[in-house]
Amino acid sequence: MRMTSGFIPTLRETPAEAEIPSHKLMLRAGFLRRAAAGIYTYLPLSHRVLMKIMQIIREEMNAAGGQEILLPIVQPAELWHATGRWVDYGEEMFRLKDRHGREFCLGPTHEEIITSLVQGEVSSYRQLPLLLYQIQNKYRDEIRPRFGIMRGREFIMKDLYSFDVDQRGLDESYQKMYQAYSNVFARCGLETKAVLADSGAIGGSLTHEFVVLADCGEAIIVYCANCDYAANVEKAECRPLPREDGEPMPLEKVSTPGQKTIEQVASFLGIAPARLIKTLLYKSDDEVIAALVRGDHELNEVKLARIVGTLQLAPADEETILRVTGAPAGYCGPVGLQNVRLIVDHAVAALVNGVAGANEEDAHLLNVNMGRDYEPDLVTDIRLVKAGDPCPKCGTALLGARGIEVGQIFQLGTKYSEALRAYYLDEKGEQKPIVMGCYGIGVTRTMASIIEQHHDEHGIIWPMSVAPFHVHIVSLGDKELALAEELYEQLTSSGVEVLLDDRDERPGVKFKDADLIGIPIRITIGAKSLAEGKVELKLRSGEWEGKLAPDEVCGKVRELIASKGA
Ligand code: 9G3
Repeated sequence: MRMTSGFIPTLRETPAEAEIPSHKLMLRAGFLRRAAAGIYTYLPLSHRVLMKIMQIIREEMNAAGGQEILLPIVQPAELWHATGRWVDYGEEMFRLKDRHGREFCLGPTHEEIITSLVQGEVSSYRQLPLLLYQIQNKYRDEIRPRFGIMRGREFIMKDLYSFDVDQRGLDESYQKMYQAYSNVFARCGLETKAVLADSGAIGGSLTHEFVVLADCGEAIIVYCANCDYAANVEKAECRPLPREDGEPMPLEKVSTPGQKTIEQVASFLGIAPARLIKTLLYKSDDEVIAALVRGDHELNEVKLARIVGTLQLAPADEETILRVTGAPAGYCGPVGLQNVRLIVDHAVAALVNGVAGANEEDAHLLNVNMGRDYEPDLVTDIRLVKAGDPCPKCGTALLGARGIEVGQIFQLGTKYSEALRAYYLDEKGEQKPIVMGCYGIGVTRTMASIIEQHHDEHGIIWPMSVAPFHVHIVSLGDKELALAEELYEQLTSSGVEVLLDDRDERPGVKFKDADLIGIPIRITIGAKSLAEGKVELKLRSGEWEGKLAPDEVCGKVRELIASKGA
């Protein structure tokens, strides 16, 4: 491609709306333009990168036994009613009506559609396992689209669905996908971590997220430097602590006027927050739940919701707190609570002589002991794990990080096959529900994540495997252009992808744009190179540079491309 004819509208300034490096750089380097909030146009350089990422994904999905299909974006509401998800996703779903008034949605995901397809075609165990995938736009009306294509309302996803006869089959499909995902991200030059995650509303059980460590990431993960434990904090577990030493002392009510928060009560009573029992009231449907965590810990609401078995778990309002405890918020405690389900974190169960609200305004209780002063309905792990907590597998202090979720794999089980009656006959002729898994990669988000992991203050540094071009030739003048054109032809005819900056621009402008666009290999042809009969080659990553005679260039370039794994 020649830059005099290529559609690459680079910008000098960074548009104000861009907050993170990948968004800034994609706008400035002429990769992306915004059409509406969360809706983007991918310009030629982006398109070339996306094609390469998709090619890598296709190769790995096909190698794992996947067959590519293309599912409809416009999906009939009936299927979503059958699985009960038409209402679950409310505002986030883009909905539309056809000319007959029939309801449809723009596909945010494709479990319903593909299970319905398989339901109509698969009837025997001989037809399984089946791995079907697509690479297609998805639509989700995010309440706050942000960070450019990192959280868009229209984005490209590869979604594969596995169909097996039983759990063992699913485990095999899941492992194949786990490995395929590791291959995809490594080949894209992305360093990812596979972390245990919560399966959320999608249901099913085991799920892993593949995250790219980045400060702008929205996923918060913990991982162990000593063993392979890694988890999204929504899911991360921690070890139960041994029960403390010490004899239970007599319960004692103390006056704590106006002391409501953990910090206030702790400093007023001169005790550590870890001695306190934080009692948090929640309403789920018609039940009130008290979640007890230690004063220096946070409640993990995702864990609580999973234990309570509901998606709608809301903190109790003032009125409920007053009605249930007899006191305003801040004085709530487990002792004497009626008709409230007590779910107690392990760390609270380990406390001896803890301090809790007295369920009376301006009063707290000292020497609260589980078993004597209150009976738990359940003692379990409802704590939000954080960096520094002991690894649940080996006890080493966990490290914390933020990550961008670029892939997620789920064991779905039979939730969708039961709902849509996707059954098969086994070898004994018995009818069984198909056991499913689903596996997504955010293709556009992967491109942005590669930039997050590969850039410097001057611009993008594309890994060779996904770069829009392999070589960027910068010709610094008219006389140099002839040699540039010659090299362009020679490289192109030997299969090298070349971007030639043949514009009539000052060298500084050309170098700035070349740094911004981030093509891995740069060839500079200036007056000096003509005089010495040499051209300058250098890697945008800074790893190597050298001067070569024009007839050595092609060989060196092919060697550099091969060594960079394209
Ligand atoms: C919806 C809307 C948003 C959604 C979903 C449904 C996320 C939804 C989870 C998944 C699970 C997997 C297959 C590929 C990998 C991810 N946001 N999810 O189901 F209606 Cl509006 O999409 N699907």
